[in-house]
Amino acid sequence: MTRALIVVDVQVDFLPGGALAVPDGDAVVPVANGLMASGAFDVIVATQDWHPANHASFAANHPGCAVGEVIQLDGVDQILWPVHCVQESAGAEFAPALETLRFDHVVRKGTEPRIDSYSGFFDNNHAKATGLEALLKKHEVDEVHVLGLATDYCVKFTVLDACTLGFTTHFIEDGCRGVELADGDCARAIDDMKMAGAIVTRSETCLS
Ligand code: VGL
Ligand code: ZN
Repeated sequence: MTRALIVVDVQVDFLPGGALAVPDGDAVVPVANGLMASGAFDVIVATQDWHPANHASFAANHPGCAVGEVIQLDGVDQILWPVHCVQESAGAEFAPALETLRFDHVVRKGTEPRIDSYSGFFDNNHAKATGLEALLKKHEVDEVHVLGLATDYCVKFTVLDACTLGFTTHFIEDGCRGVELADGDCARAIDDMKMAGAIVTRSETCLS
């Protein structure tokens, strides 16, 4: 069995004080560091939200629209976010305390101006792959363990795609935090992941 750890979007803009701060988001950093140091994983991949400044998911790029509004973007619902994770900006960097030297690979996503990409595998239209699946296949990975930010967006869609692609998929609950735009979003996200076949675990379990 070959196991991968996928560290989703643990970036400055998603930490407290960041542009799209996830409450308590910095709590995932020690969990990620502990798992990466454990030697329990054959391959460690980080995803990085990596938007051009003109990205269509930014409310600022739609005059008259506000953060949190939902618009139609080429036929797909798109939540409008604050400007975040702009390529080469400080906010797009990984959390300073995250031990990035442990990463074997970094997969960048959300790079197309008109398409968002919550999942680490595909854009939101499911039209374009990021290369993560091919990378995992190359390493003959059959089991993925997912943690990071945010439970109700990028973690959720990464987990759902991993399940659909046939990986045995673990969602590491204590290694994730969510945006929780609406009350219950994180709980619903966890239900959706379970329904898709994901196994909800805690970091201690991954180490044993
Ligand atoms: C994310 C909203 C917009 C995430 C990324 O990493 O969960 N959420 N871009
Ligand atoms: Zn984004």
